[in-house]
Amino acid sequence: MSALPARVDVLIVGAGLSGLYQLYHLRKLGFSVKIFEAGGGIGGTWYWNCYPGSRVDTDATNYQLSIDGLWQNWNYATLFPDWQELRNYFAYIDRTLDLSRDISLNTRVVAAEFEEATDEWVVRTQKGDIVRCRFLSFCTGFASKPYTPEFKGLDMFRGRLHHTGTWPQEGVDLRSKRVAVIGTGASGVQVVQEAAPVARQVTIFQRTPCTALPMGQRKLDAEDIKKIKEGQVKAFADRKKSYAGHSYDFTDRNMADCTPEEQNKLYEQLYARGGFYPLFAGFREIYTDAANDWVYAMWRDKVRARINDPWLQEKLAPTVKPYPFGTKRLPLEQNYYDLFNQPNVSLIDINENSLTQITPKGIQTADGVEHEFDIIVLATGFDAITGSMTQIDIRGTGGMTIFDKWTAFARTYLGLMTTNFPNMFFTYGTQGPTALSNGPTAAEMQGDWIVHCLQYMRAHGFSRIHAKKEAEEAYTKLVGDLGDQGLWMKVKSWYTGANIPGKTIQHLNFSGGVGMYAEMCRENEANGYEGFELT
Ligand code: N01
Repeated sequence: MSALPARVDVLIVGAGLSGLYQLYHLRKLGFSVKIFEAGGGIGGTWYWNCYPGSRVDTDATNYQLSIDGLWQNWNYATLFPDWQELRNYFAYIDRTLDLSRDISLNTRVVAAEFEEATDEWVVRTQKGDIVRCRFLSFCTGFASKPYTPEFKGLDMFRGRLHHTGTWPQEGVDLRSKRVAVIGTGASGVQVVQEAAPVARQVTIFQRTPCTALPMGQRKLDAEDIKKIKEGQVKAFADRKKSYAGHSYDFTDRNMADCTPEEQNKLYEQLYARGGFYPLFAGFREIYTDAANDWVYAMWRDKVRARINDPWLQEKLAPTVKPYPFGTKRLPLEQNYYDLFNQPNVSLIDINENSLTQITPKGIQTADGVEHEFDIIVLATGFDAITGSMTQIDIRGTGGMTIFDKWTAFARTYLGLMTTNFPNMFFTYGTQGPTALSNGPTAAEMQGDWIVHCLQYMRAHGFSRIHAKKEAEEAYTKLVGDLGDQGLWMKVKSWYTGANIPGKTIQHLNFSGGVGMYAEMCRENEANGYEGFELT
């Protein structure tokens, strides 16, 4: 860990994949660069989300950086690595690229102010250190501000209560404990799968059923590794052209042109492959109403067949589609639905029987019952996408704060910069492909744009880049228009800010697909950064 410098060319906030990727490339080009990381280790999400079962929902081929000399010598042990394996991957990246010497851990950035006279940012850490930089790059991801609902009595509980996004690094032993899990998104599903086999009792508090797809998890053998290596270069190229940043994409066939037998056959094959294949390798039309109903019905019937109790069947996989399939980030599961057949696993539907308060002993529901627990897991998600940056006191030109600007209605240009905040970039965040893209793909695509832009500015003697207001308006409109073509507004989710009470509801992701986004970034670079003012 390095002492903090007084000034650098580029200060990166966050040591996840995006931050490490930019550090490596910018340093190679001779920029002075540092990463400030709030956590006690690198890895971003995989540092903070170390709860039991935390695991990436992207397969081994796709959850990798494409840097030469890196991917050739790294092999995951499982198709969907867990947080420990991912931490090993991060340690490997660090060793191989020699990154740690430019990373300050336990260094949380709390404020940043743009100084117009010098075209520099003045950045302040929680410990009070001040560092200046010409360029500031937020690699804070989309999920670095955990959301805890304002449950009455939250601080009364005498057992252990933890949010999945700030799980204790030393771990929490679930064995023989009475565990409550509030929330059934990707994090909740993963915790339940670890808790159910070892805990005395697991009670899941569900508000909305998730539509989890089978993960198809397995250990990778020598033959798998060989195949991955042989296909890796093509996979890296393909993922930048696909819809969701994976090495696979929607089929070219139209659902309407296929017989029901052909439709079934395709989806049975996609289910057998596991992971996001049924979502991103099937018919593009699943994002329109009729096809969406068909895909939901297939999913529902498969899930119901695994659950014994008819009441639970209806709660977990309702007869009537609760919201359009695939519009709320769906988790991948290994045995989530089967676990509900165990006597120690139960579900409380808080729409029927609401959670009235947390008590010293557990959780009280509207029927007056006090459910006693040793551990309460808050798998209640994040003030996602914008929250990662609005939680920091960032001040641009004219004293404007990012909090004020984005709280009203988030606007960006290309999901990379925002007007009034010169020389400030962000990745895997507001109006990028973000939630609809595989992480490493977004980290590289957006990271490349930033790296090339800084190179260009240096070559042309520019010290300031600023997104023009009209470019920002046009891009924000495009994000909205593309979003409106899909079904995302028909459900409440973090994709649109609807999971946070009072948050402005808007399309926060660029939903035109990674391929289209990559093309727009390439074009923008090729035409000398149209829409940006360079001085
Ligand atoms: O959070 P979520 P998450 N009372 O927002 C419920 C990524 N991730 O941490 O649906 C009761 O999805 C809420 O209910 P509802 C991934 O992209 C990745 O699980 O709003 N319940 C929901 O069930 C993911 O999408 C991996 O009605 C309340 C849950 O809490 C994102 O992180 C692993 C409530 C929140 O689900 C976030 O996932 C894990 C309340 N007041 C996560 N408020 C990978 O594998 C909220 N809920 C990469």
